[in-house]
Amino acid sequence: MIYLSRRENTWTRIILHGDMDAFFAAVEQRDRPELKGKPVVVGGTGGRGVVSTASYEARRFGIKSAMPMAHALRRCPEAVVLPPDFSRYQTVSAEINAVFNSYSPLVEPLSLDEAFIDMTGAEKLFGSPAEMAERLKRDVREATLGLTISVGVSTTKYTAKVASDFQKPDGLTLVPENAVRSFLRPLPVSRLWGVGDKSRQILETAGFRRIEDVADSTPEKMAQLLGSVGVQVWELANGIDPRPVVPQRDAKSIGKEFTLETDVRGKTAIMPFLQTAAEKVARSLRKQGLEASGVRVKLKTSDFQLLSRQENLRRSTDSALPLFQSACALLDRMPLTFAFRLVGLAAFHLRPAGQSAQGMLFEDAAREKQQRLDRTMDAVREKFGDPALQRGNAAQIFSATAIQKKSGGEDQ
Ligand code: TTP
Ligand code: MG
Repeated sequence: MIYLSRRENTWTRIILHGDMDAFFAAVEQRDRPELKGKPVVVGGTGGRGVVSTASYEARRFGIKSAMPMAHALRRCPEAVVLPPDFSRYQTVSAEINAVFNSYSPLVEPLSLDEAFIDMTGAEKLFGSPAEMAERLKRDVREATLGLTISVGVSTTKYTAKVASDFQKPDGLTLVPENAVRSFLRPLPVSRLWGVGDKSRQILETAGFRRIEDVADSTPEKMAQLLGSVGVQVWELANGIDPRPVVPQRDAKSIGKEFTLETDVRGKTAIMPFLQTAAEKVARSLRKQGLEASGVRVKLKTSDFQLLSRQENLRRSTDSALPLFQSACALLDRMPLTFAFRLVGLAAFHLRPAGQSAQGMLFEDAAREKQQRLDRTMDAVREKFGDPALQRGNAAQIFSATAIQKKSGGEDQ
């Protein structure tokens, strides 16, 4: 861990960038302990396959992402080559995103394994910027059962990202405002966003090799060399990057529907499906670090008529019980004389969990307890399967969970 400045610093913004180390390969090494410490290469195993990523042990042989697999194996014939297993990487990605979302409502994921987190103003809750980063590393390691993340902290997105890469793996690099320019100056110009191979060649031919060469030049000169990106390149070289962290709220609702083999009639027959759906939806919410404050019940009659009712909860939740209670209340407002072939529950008005944490600190111990219980149940289900599916009329169930990306109210 390095601190580029130990002086007391003011932080106009606190932006963290987290990026998992050798992500796909690290997941493989975690799940197959016999691979720990070995060169592991994940990627296409066919004749023209390319490397997705390599463990740090394999990188010592010069193996890199996007390299042809055959080339990689020439460099290290004893490397263990594995095909990618995206669904497992997506599960881990959801776990790390749940951690990120518990730190700030402003989380901008860039890929499965990295995100920006804007923590400006959160010192009272999370401590100093260095403490935030240390805590994030610890929480990610716990949530993923041992995987490491490298974290950069700075006052801009650009410097935070460069910082997270500075001391990989398991790095923590803090670049306060007064250290930004000196941190960037010695780096090669290829580290500037917007400088690809072509621009790098142009810059190097003109004598600009390091970021300091660009920083000490002028925006006009850079525009002359690089065209429209030139001014931005000059700004980045000087640590100027006002871009905000833009949260990605793509899932508008999370739902679970059961299409039934035999139609059901009446509230008592429908309720077990809503209960199972509430448990599934709540678990999805928790996995993604989200809470919902809207609940919708959807029923489809045997002649394919859709009925739906929805309501807003008084407080947002990621627990099954309030979702189920609301669904039961909604059911009482629906005409239940028909035979139904589909029962569904969706949670909407999603937002990152814990946003209202300040207001909740001293209240509602019962809710906290329920949340702990839910999390324990999640862990049990992950390990032993889903007891909820063994309940009620489960034998009839044959449809699956849906995460709906359309805006709310799609099934009105
Ligand atoms: P990266 O974060 O770029 O790489 P990494 O996590 O493997 O290693 P590190 O961050 O420690 O340098 O990408 C994340 C994952 O995305 C990576 O594990 C595999 C995948 N990926 C590809 O499939 N192809 C690629 O060309 C790159 C760069 C990544
Ligand atoms: Mg990574």
